[in-house]
Formats: sequence, C-alpha cells, structure tokens
Amino acid sequence: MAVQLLLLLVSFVLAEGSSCPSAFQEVGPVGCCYYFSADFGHEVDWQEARDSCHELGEIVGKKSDLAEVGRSGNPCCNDLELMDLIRSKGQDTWLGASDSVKEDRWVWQQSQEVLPLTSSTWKEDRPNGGTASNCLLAGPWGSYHSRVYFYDNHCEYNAAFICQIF
Ligand SMILES: [Ca+2]
Repeated sequence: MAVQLLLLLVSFVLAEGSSCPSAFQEVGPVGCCYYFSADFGHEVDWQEARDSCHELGEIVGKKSDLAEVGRSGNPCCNDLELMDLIRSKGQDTWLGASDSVKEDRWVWQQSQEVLPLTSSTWKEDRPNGGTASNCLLAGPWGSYHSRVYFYDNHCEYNAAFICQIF
C-alpha cells in the first residue's frame, strides 16, 4: 500500500497556485487540504483508510487523518463545498468518525470532538446499525444524488475516503 501511494504521489503534479502538498486538493480557506481517494480509484475499509491517511501525511511531512466535517473548531471548514465534492464524485466515502468505543457516541478520531446524533448531516433514521456498524460513511442520496448524508456502516466495507491535513 505504501509503495502504491508513493507512486501515486510522485506521479501527481502539484496544482499551480495551491498551497497543498502533492495529491492534496485545496478546499475552502487557504491551507485547507484534502486527499480524495476517489480520484485515484482507491477503495479500502475504514481502518485501512485511516492508515493510508497517516502514510500520506508521513510522505508529505504533515499530520493527516480521515477528514472531519461539521466541527465548530475546524479551521478547514468549508463543509458545504466539501460535501458537494463528495456528491459530485458520486461514491460512498469514509470520514473520520466512529462509535466503536461507546455505541451511539460518535467521535471524530483526530480532534476527539463528538458528532451529535441530532446533526442534520445524518440520513433520516441513521445511525441504526448498532454495534455492527461503527464507522462513518458519507454518501450521495436522493433524486439525482442531490445531497450527501451520513450513514453508519460496517467498518470492513470497502469505500473511497478523504484525508485532511490537520
Ligand atoms: Ca454503532
């Protein structure tokens, strides 16, 4: 995996005018950098997605983890733009929250902030998978995939993912 990622990185040309490391895309305020695995056809389970974010961070010399959305203290929070990018790519996408430590207590792994069950980002009736579904998936839904919602899902599911530079 590490070698595959490295090859992707060295083959990726740094976008002109971006302040982000190779393979990361600037979304929102300057310096807010995200890696979209969907752009590289890269789908893995949730833990492998996290590991890949960590490896990417080591390669570019930054702290990288699965992306966090909707946090008040997130300096990279053009969340609408980020969610719209997920929608446009049209794939189920891992984000960095889990309730594996305590059922129904969803915690962003990097910041340790809680994602409330009352958040409007959840799809209606989610989360509902109990202890079998402890990882946070964002996916397009509705007519013409008009909106992205959060789902709880089995962590072993293979999906695209987004890394964020912290
Ligand atoms: Ca759960």
